[in-house]
Amino acid sequence: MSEASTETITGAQSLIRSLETAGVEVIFGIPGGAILPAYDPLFDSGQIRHILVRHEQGAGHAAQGYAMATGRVGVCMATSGPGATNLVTAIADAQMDSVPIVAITGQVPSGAIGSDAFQEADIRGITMPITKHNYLITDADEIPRAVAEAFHIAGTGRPGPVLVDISKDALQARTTFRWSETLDLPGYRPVTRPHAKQIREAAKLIVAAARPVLYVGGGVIKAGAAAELRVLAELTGIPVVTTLMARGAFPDSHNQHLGMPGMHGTVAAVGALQKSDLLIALGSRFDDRVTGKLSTFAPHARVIHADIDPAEIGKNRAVDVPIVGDCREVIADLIVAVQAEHDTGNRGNYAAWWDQVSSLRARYPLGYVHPDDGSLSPQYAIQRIGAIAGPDALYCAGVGQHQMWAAQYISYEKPGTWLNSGGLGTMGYAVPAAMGAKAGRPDTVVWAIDGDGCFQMTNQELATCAINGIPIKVAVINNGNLGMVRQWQTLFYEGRYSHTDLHSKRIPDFVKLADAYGCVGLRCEKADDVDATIQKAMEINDVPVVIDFVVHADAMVWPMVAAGTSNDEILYARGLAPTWDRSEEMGE
Ligand SMILES: Cc1ncc(C[n+]2csc(CCOP(=O)(O)OP(=O)(O)O)c2C)c(N)n1
Ligand SMILES: [Mg+2]
Repeated sequence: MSEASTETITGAQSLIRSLETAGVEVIFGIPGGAILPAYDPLFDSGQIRHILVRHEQGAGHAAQGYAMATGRVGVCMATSGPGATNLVTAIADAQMDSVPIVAITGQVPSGAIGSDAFQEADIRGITMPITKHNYLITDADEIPRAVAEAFHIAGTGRPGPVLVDISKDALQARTTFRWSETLDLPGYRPVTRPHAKQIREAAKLIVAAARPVLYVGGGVIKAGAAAELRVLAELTGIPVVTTLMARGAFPDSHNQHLGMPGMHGTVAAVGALQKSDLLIALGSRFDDRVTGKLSTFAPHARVIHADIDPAEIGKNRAVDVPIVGDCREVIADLIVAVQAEHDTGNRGNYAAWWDQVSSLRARYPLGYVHPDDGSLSPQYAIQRIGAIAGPDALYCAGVGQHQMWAAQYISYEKPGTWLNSGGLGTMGYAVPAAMGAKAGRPDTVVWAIDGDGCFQMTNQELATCAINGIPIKVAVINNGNLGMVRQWQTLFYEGRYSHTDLHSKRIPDFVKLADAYGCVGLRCEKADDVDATIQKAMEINDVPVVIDFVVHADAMVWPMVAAGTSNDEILYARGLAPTWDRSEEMGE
């Protein structure tokens, strides 16, 4: 299907028509000189809702949240120079976490490019290493093709951010609108169908293994493969771990789930990977936060690695069976191949393995203590939010201790219910991402679980939420500190708390701040009040709500594998290392 018209319009009109044709319903952005021509026809669009944010970083994270919550491509828009550079953090975040967004930026007129013109920044150059692809368009006739390609590239294969930078003169020039559904991208053909031979090899290894683990990453969620994963897991009976980006890909309540691996993973998940003889890595990327010291990671394991991005395979860890393909298709084919092995009598026997990992799970469950001074435990507040809002709500987190507790103490049962900045670790992600998620899924309860530090980076988007009828719920886990950094100072810098005390139990007053933004502000300082405060927040659905949970400053995230050390060195509490098998424990 293609659409061409002989009517002459401006490049800006062509841009808006292109975005409409691409199916865009929401754009988060801020206008300015270079992008101004585009904002004029945008004013008339009956299809596109533009949400005026307060900072372009918020626009970028909102586009990410929208994309994660809806499965569609998120869109943000900014002007040249500082508008565009303010998007950089969100673009880098989307690149690291494979989130499909398209960023549209205005550029100075083409004749002025390279002259240090007012508000000129080479945003294409700047974002070259942090986008999946990017464009600088200086010819109005090229706008529809660039937009069509941008959406296709962002949303297919391994998803990611695409930037379309358009010079002001191209937006102002006369052109005709030509839209073609057939794209000519000879260098871009993502392989989605896995190779049958590799699938057969993988199935053989799976049934022959003694200690296999399904090491599930965010790619399973991106591929919409949670249902297939469950079938494969139940068919094989293999233990499952879900990485920070994959929380929700496999139900936490499922008996085969060992939890999250990595720096703050469960002892059972970390231990299972270390002791494994076969890792079945599905849409995961052997991130250093999962592997710990790479040379000591899962030393006895052979590796099946399936990913849509061939560049991931063998990047960090040598692979025995590489499978390039979409995780849904890979897992669907693996199910058939494993079943075929079972039909010929080849079935894995993992009973002894389950004895080992169940023992770890039973002996080292996640846990925390309530502070003895009667102050509130942050883990408890977060756990209660999860219990009360339930598995259908969406949860977005900032970066820090609260993020790890939100990953650990909320039970994720469904894919796409957990949104966070995993790869880049961007403080300030939560509020705008929650805004984007809620804009895309207005009927879903959306919680931002944020740190007092993170919240102070992007809370201005609460104004956007209040004005635009986007009633998110925010839990500020207020420990008064840059808690995660403080935790490292406690553990590795002899408690020298250099510049981590934010004093945010005093300034700002988050309840008053919420009020100033036209939101409801609540405060909770005692365990006994937690449920009632969360219930109250759940009942407010016309405006955003902010709860200031004033919590103990010394709570720490456990278990922990210290950065750069081996997963074998995991501690489940300060100074406490697990014993890996019961025979060791019994001194045999
Ligand atoms: C933009 C940015 N700056 C700095 C950091 C380093 N950093 C990681 S966690 C953290 C502390 C976050 O504090 P807070 O939001 O209060 O969360 P807490 O750890 O206290 O739960 C910092 C400064 C970061 N991840 N992102
Ligand atoms: Mg904090």
